Amino acid sequence: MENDAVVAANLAVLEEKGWVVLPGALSPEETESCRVALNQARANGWEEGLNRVGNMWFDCLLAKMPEVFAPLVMHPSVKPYLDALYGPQALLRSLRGHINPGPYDQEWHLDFYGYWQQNDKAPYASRATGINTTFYFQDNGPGIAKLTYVKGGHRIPPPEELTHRGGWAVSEAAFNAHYDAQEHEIVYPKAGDCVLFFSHIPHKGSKDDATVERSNVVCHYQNMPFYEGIPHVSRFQAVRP
Ligand SMILES: O=C(O)CCC(=O)C(=O)O
Repeated sequence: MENDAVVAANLAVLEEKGWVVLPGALSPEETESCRVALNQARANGWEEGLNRVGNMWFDCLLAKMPEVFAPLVMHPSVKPYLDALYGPQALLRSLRGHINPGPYDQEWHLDFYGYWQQNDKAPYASRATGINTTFYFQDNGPGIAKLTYVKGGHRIPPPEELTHRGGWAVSEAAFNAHYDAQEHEIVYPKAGDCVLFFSHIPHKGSKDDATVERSNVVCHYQNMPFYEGIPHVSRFQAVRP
């Protein structure tokens, strides 16, 4: 568990850059157990798909291998940050595993595309934010693989002409051309590191060496104003009007 001064310093980095690396977030044993289990999930044919940029994804890991992957949710290495950012409103939105089996060069993307398009006309709606905590299971490095951010991209909305009203990119090619031309920050997470970042910062993963093994698991969190446990006279019944 990090001490308060380290958490405060890392949160300042998050505010400034939009991302922060938490080195050694997982023990070597946890890292290896996640790596092996993710490969087993692939061997079992549990992947949802392999997209054209080389990303294979798994949305079933919490349900099928909870003993391995549930500990990543609110893991002690990230909990102090989620507590500090969201208090009791932190809600896991999704847990997704990735394997990059061959060549991999992701498109520039935001995970939370709708961040900039919220609540223009709803004065009592709270703003949603998303946080990614991505755990890496192999070493990235120059000539191997990397994660790249648009410098300061968490503060600047994508140009209006490149997005639909809801925030989705109008054209992947135009989005890529725009963000290729911006200033970048490259991160080389090592096995066991976690990168914690705002889900609306433009980012992309890529491999320089197509032959290396590379995988990760991302937990997406969001804030939930009416979180479980909030004092209220009525019981939550999950019915939308
Ligand atoms: O490192 C990567 O491959 C990209 C990770 C990513 O896109 C994410 O965690 O949302």
